[in-house]
Amino acid sequence: MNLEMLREATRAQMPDKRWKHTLGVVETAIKLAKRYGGDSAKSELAALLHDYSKAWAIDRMEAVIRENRLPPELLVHDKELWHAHVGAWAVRTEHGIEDVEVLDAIRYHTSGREGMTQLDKIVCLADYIEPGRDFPGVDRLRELAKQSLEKALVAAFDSTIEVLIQRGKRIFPQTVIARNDLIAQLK
Ligand code: DGI
Ligand code: FE
Ligand code: FE
Ligand code: FE
Repeated sequence: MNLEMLREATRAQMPDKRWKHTLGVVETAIKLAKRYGGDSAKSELAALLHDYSKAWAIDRMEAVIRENRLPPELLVHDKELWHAHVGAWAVRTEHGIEDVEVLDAIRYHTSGREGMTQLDKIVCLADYIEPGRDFPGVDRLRELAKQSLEKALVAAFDSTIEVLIQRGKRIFPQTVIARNDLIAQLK
């Protein structure tokens, strides 16, 4: 297993648009790692693999969750949450990725979690602010990302939670817990 093979395997899972996003997340994660003294190699690997299962069919993701005892509560929340857990499972089983820090950064890149590691934060934030993103408020997140990983992530989760509320959708409790915990870390 080497990075070039993983690159090709990852690219093969997704349409070109998602691959372009992935490359943006890789570039941004490496920059954040350099700025905040994080592990550049792990940031690159986790960013490369973070959306590995994003384009998988819903039925395939559901089967992986059920058959491998991934958190069953995922099934009652937005399907957008599934690819993160399924992706961590997939890169471990298909490519032998065993680094728990890298697997966790993939697993929690969408929802966040209590006690996010620096690597979790880097990958999650890079996913929000990579150069291809253009949702309302993304430039403010890019500015905050220069000041503090935690401040930027609180603002990022706030924007996601606001959108979920506007659309009348359920909020995955772990996202609220992640946000509250990041605020506590600012104090
Ligand atoms: O996979 P990406 O599109 O690159 O980004 P992502 O993995 O951060 O997925 C974000 C999507 O997940 C976004 O459209 C919002 C949706 N989502 C649905 N429910 C929740 C949620 N995101 C979070 N953080 N928490 C939720 O409860
Ligand atoms: Fe290998
Ligand atoms: Fe994702
Ligand atoms: Fe992504």
